[in-house]
Amino acid sequence: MDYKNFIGGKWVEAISGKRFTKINPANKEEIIGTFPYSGKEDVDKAVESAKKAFGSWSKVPVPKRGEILGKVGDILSKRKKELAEIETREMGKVLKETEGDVQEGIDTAYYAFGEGRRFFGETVASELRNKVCLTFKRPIGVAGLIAPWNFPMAIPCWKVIPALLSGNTVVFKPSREAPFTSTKLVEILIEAGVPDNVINLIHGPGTVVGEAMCTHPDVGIISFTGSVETGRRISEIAGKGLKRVSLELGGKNGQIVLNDANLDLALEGVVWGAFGTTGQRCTATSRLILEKGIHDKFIDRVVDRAKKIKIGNGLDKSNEMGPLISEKQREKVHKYVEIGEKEGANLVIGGNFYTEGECNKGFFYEPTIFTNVSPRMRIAVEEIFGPVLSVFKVNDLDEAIDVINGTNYGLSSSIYTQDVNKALTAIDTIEAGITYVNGPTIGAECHLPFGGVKNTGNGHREGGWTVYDIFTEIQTVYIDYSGKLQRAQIDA
Ligand code: UN1
Repeated sequence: MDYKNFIGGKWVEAISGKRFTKINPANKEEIIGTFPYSGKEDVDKAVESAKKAFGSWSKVPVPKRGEILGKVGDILSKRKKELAEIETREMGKVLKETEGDVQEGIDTAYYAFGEGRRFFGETVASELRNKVCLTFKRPIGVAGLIAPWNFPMAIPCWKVIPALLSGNTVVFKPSREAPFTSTKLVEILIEAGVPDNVINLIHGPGTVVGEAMCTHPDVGIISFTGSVETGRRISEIAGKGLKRVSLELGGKNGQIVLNDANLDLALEGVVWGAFGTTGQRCTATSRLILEKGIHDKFIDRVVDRAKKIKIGNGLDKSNEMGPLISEKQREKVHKYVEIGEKEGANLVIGGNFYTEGECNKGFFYEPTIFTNVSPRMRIAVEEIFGPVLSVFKVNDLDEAIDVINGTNYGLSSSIYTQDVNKALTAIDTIEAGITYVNGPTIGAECHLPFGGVKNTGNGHREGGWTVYDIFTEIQTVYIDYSGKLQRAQIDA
């Protein structure tokens, strides 16, 4: 099937007529579809369309925009199963997880529905008599949204829905690894009543389409989730045009387990955090930091459990872990395994392509665990984005915190302990945007701020109420009803 861009209220080809093909990572013989390989001239059309719609969309009352987005939640809810299957075929993670991914889209839509009736500004006292001061949240204009493939419904919803509720119009570029789910989302936005030109979908390569979005003078804000390298590039080129830029750029998240922890709980946590989504989450647990008293016995249990993970096509409900997204990603993961071995870490399980039965048709990889990892090794600090867990042995909480803080990332973090003093010390000293106590590093809820410190981002938090700070400008208003000139700072 050949899918199209959605620009100016119509489904259209790329002007060049070029296309790319998307395959199923669990079975490379299965083609999901072909999609337009767009260029700069298509971006120009999409931005022109979005710009045209801004005047009318930004004047629709916020609660009315909220109602349309609430309908998006209704449609997603009705079609949850079907959409989860589409996602699993498109990017490989197992059905239970893709259902969760659609649910995160639903939650985001319903949150926006509610937020439409509480789009608060603030009032504050004036220093002068007979004068009121207040603020309004105003839309920015055209929002350029660039989404990754690992949460093909949730992350586009995190961006598109608050951008629209805030009154912006949208040019949305999905990843080339998740064009089909994004197409379905745009169909649903249209069905729910988002007017023509307000939402524009453009497929194609980041280096061309993304760049053109980031440099277009009529785009006011760019929101991007992806790699540090691309984030830097976006910051540079969009910053030059003084655009607002919101970046979420991955992590190297650690789970600490102290001697006093409930080990059954910590075990379930690390297996879910490290191998869920085949390790392809920015929040994935890629480091396990164990206090020495429990190190040996806990590792045995983790290895034992990881060996039992059932690998295969995510459409089969008995499977627990699907493929990696592409051959290129599998090679990258494998390269890191070789690096880890060369650095002297101890490979306890995994480290190979997984090719049993039908899996030889896809990009499967074994759950992989390294012990004896030291904090300066590359596998200790670089994001791998695969099912590879690096394990550290530490003497105490202080050393655990040094290890967890020893990377340039700072997205998610976790500590398992029954000691409230240690938990609070960890909360105070861990450098991360998100910290879990007695829970894994994954599992963020849509109504809380999401994002990280250091190279994980540039200070913004999508999700929750804070995403509305990203997608709005503040207008400050002073109303003087004294009937005379009152000079601030001068007239007492
Ligand atoms: C990501 O890791 O890319 O917290 C997003 C989680 C999900 C979102 C993750 N709710 O794991």
